[in-house]
Amino acid sequence: MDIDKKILDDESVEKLTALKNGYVLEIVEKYTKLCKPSKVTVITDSEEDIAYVRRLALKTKEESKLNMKGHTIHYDGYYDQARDKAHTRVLLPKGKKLSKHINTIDREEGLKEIEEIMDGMMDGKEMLVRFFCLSPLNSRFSIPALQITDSSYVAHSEDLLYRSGYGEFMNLKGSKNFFYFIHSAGELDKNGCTKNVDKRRIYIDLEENRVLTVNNQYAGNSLGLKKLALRLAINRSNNEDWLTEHMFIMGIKPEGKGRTTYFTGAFPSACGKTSTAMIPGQSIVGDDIAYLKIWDDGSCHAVNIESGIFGIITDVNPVDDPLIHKCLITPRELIFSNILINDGKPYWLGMGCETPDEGKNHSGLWKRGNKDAEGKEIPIAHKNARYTIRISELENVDPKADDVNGVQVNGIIYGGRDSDTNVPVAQSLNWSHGVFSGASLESETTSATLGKEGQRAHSPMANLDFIVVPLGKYIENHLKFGKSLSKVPLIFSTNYFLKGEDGNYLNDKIDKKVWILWAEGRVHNEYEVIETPIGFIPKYEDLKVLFHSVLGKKYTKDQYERQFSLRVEKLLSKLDRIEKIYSEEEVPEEFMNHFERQRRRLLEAKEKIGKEILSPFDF
Ligand code: SPV
Ligand code: MN
Repeated sequence: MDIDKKILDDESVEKLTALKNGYVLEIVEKYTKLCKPSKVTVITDSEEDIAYVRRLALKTKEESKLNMKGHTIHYDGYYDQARDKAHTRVLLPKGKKLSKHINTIDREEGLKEIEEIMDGMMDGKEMLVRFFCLSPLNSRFSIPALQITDSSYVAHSEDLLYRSGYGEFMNLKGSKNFFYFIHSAGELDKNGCTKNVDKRRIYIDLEENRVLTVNNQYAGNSLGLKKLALRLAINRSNNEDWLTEHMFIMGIKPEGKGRTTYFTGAFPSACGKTSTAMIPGQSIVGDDIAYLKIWDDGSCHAVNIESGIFGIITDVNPVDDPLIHKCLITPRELIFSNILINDGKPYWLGMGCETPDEGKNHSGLWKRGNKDAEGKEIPIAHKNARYTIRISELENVDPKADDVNGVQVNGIIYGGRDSDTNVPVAQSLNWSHGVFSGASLESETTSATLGKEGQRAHSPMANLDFIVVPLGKYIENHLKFGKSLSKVPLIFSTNYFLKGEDGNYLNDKIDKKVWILWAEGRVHNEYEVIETPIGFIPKYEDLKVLFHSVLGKKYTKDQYERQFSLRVEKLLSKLDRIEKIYSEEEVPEEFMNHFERQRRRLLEAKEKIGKEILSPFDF
């Protein structure tokens, strides 16, 4: 390789050449020459190499030790606290078209712009070269992934979140069949945070299966294997015959029945995805990203492509999230980000105890009452502050979490943050109607992306931010996937955020346990249903028993009626909104027909029953 020995030493050269992969060498050489780091270090799967990264994160001050053994704190800059959708763009080759919602930039222009930013960007810094595997090692799902970064925090957190894959690159036997990611945090300020966020760019190159990302540290922007690989995998799977989804995978275990039924669930960021996967008494396989494939026996199998959790810490307390909370207060390898540290101890929003009036947080040195440059009072921690842990650290980890065959999925849930339209849980009429329900998902925006919160936004399959193929192609792939299965999972919609007329939530957080146990029972034909224009809803008697046995709660007819009534006008306007979006896309007719059918069913029921709000007892 044509790189000075002072920059890339013999040991690192040996580790690279042992892979016998010319393409890997080419990439390392190209970006070393472009970014001009003062040192390049290659990290294998060895414990020694991984420990080097952990130590480096402390040395570069991107992380600092806390009192508890193994715990560290990392800060992203004050303006780098969430995914930056505006500066995340797909590089579009001339003549190619994508859906309107996809943020694109001309490929040549984008590459020129970002390569100019990258020129000399790692000056004085150490570039790390790491190898990972998306999915369990050596599985039908595995996609090797090469990460090059000058951020030791990125390289360290990926070690908690993904499976090491140097061995997987060996198995490639020289093939170019892997994803790669080049990241630079850019110039850092005195707090170890990216300085030039105005030059933050995240450019996705589908032509080369790579993502170039600069001037950021927040994981959703910086970590190649997280939302960046998600976009590349969506492109690949939609050109093949499988699905890449923004989904948890969990085992649902109804008490006394001795069985585990696996479900996946798609929820927009900060809408209850992790907390559903963590419902006490169940088991977790993954909380964010899943690959789904058609198995030899005609069933659907899914894997968690990750092996850790990058979870929202806000509201993690002993009552609402007992298992995660326990993890956060006991010794283990763990990275907190963007919370308050006082005297080596961590504090965050909604932690359920008194918090100090000063310390260090995402704004630097902080005192209660401090205001930011916009005059807004700075809270003790950012709402989107996070923790990073290995899933294997959790006591509810599912025994099949690393199974090369994944798990057989029998149910799929789509859930949004919807205060006024959808019922808390409903089963779709069939796969095609379920795809329609998932593709019609709307959710109010949250702090997981930069920009205004609480705005209703269309969020098909909770995946819109990451869909880089035409929307119609994505929908068609879902319809085809279901048709190729002989054991078809049931599809459910949930809404944990429905409010009554007084503006108060109609459910407690924990009620979701009843909805998922009801859905699990449906997979085993255990409950009768009421057929309504929007799908099948539970019967009052079944929910009453479940609320009592699962939560020890009394569930009244009145509560049921308020939660499960169909708000016809709201449902109709939602249909209009969504139909308008899809009418501007090339979507299969089978899908478009659902709008008219659902509208007709609603209007007929309204006519027959003679009310605006249809009680479940009317059906
Ligand atoms: C999400 O926002 O969907 C997350 C966090 O899971 S991040 O990966 O940072 O985007
Ligand atoms: Mn996510």
